[in-house]
Amino acid sequence: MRLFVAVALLGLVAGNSEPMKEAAMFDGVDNDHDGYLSHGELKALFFLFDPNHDKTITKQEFTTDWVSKFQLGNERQAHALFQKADQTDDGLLKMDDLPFIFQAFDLNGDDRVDMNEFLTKWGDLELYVVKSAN
Ligand SMILES: [Ca+2]
Ligand SMILES: [Ca+2]
Ligand SMILES: [Ca+2]
Repeated sequence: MRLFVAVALLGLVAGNSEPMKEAAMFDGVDNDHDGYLSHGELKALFFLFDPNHDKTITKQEFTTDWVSKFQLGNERQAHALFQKADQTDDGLLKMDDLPFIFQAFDLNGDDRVDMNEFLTKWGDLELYVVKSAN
């Protein structure tokens, strides 16, 4: 199932325009609808996973939102992604992790994230999760 998701995402990047949760999420946070996510817009996406709005995303918050609220995957995936996103290694996702995450998504370094970069990176993350779960 996980592999299927990864393959489906790769298909999407290759030009399949089938609507996906990830694409809908991109559109949802692209506030000015210019087709790019700015730093602020990526931050907004990040903090979708912070239901109590204390600017700190705990593993519990992330996992609950990932699995139940957005139904993006299972608990194991959520844990793997949380760990990867926690660049400062303090066990929490906060503002200080954001620049690293933005950089990871901004593949061509033009200081904005387009849909293709977003889905490509998301596909990479899915593959990463598939690998680390084995
Ligand atoms: Ca935008
Ligand atoms: Ca929080
Ligand atoms: Ca870019």
